[in-house]
Amino acid sequence: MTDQVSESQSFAPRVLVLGMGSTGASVARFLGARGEQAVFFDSRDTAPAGAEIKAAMPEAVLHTGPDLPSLPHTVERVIVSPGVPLDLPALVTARKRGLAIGSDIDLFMQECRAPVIAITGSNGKSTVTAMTAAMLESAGWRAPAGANLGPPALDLLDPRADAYVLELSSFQLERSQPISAAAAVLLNFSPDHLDSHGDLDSYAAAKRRVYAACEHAVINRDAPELVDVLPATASVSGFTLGQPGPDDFGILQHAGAAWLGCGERPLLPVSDLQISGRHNHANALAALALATALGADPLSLIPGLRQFAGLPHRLQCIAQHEGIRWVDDSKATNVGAAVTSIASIEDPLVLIAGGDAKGADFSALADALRGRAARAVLMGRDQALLAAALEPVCEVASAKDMPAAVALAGSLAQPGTTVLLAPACSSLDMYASYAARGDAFRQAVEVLCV
Ligand code: UMA
Ligand code: ADP
Repeated sequence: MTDQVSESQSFAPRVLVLGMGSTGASVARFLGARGEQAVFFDSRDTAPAGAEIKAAMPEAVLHTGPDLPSLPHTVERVIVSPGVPLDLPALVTARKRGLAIGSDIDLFMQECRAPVIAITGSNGKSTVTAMTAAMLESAGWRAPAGANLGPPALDLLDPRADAYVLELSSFQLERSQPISAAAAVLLNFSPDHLDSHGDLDSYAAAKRRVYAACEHAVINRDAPELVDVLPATASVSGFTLGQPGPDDFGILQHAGAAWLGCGERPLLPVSDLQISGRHNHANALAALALATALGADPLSLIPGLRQFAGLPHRLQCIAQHEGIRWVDDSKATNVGAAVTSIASIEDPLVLIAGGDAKGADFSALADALRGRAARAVLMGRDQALLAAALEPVCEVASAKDMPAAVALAGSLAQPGTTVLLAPACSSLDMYASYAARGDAFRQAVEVLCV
């Protein structure tokens, strides 16, 4: 469908924006404020941010449907949202015409005047992004954080910013020019998004792009295979769950306890962190390395780290009732994250999992449950795939929706059991987002526990 209202002779759009979600809306605000004209396209029948885009750019022309009817000849530049497939015919035409193709992140990088921290990885991106910003803020920096975490990058632009902290997905990295980040990290890598990227290699290649033009690379010393080529001019520091090298961040033994530290310098006892699990120690060390790379004194960052209580829907204990602990890890949207959550819980387990599998192989999930006192309650579109993987290692039951899954999990759990929502799948088959899925879990738990 095409909104023709604004197509007049004076309408000479230089920009085509693909995707009318939150990214498209942020691009509209950015271009609208600069007096640009643009055409917007979204392949969904109803574009979620159509009204926001119209409000920001009343003259814009909005198209929805399978493909753009025609690419106006005035268009010089195409901005592609992360959810737009790269083989969209309009994009193929734009490439043939030799148009500049990029992303909202490219626009952001052209405009921002403060150092950028770029964070990617299969898991832990949001936590490290929020933690890094919290630490910098507590040290007195103005450090807006967003991009994949939200808000979209362009909405963060602030002339008063001392630094920006960006969470970047593989889709954003794949659609952007190499990012000249002051500090960049690829936290870890495990399979995800195979339905969109096609194969593991292209997903890995997109992730590695985070380092392509960085000034300083923070690298995971426990996963050296993640770093193949760094820019020749980049300085490097690392993080590890072992003893750190001279300028690296790691775990030290100090005064009879385990501490987060830099080189030989202890910074914070691990037991002072509010977030649990070894993966969160790694996240904290990566965040310290990133903020330090921008020139912050590590000690000035510690109050922010100490106060960081974690983000919602990440291994969040939402209730303890009659000896049963209920934990919301709805953000465990891939197998690697769910495996990490399971490993961080020692109690007998009832796992609630399932949703959109995104082409995943669930054998690592089965390995994580093998030999454990565990049961699984499965829901969502791809539950049969999960059941096939998990049935050899634990008892499996099926539920039609979240209230049924929670009621079933409650009936299977004994005092001392943890019921863990760690779906290993995306939520989009049943919910608007992982957050909506986590909220549904909490509501169902509240009903059960009254
Ligand atoms: N879509 C179409 N046709 C289109 C455009 C989009 O079918 O023409 C569909 C796709 O299925 C896509 C969904 O709509 O998955 C949303 O796509 P979008 O590009 O409009 O997304 P935005 O609303 O702009 O949100 C994006 C990120 N979403 C995705 O990458 C899918 C948001 O991350 C991000 O917060 C926002 O930009 C601001 O930077 C969300 C996300 O789920 C939280 N990210 C994935 C993840 O973390 O695993 C990558
Ligand atoms: P992302 O933004 O990459 O999805 P989040 O910080 O939102 O990551 O964490 C999502 C989930 O991933 C967590 O709830 C946890 O299960 C898992 N996770 C977090 N950090 C790590 C890590 N460093 N390594 C492996 N898994 C992790």
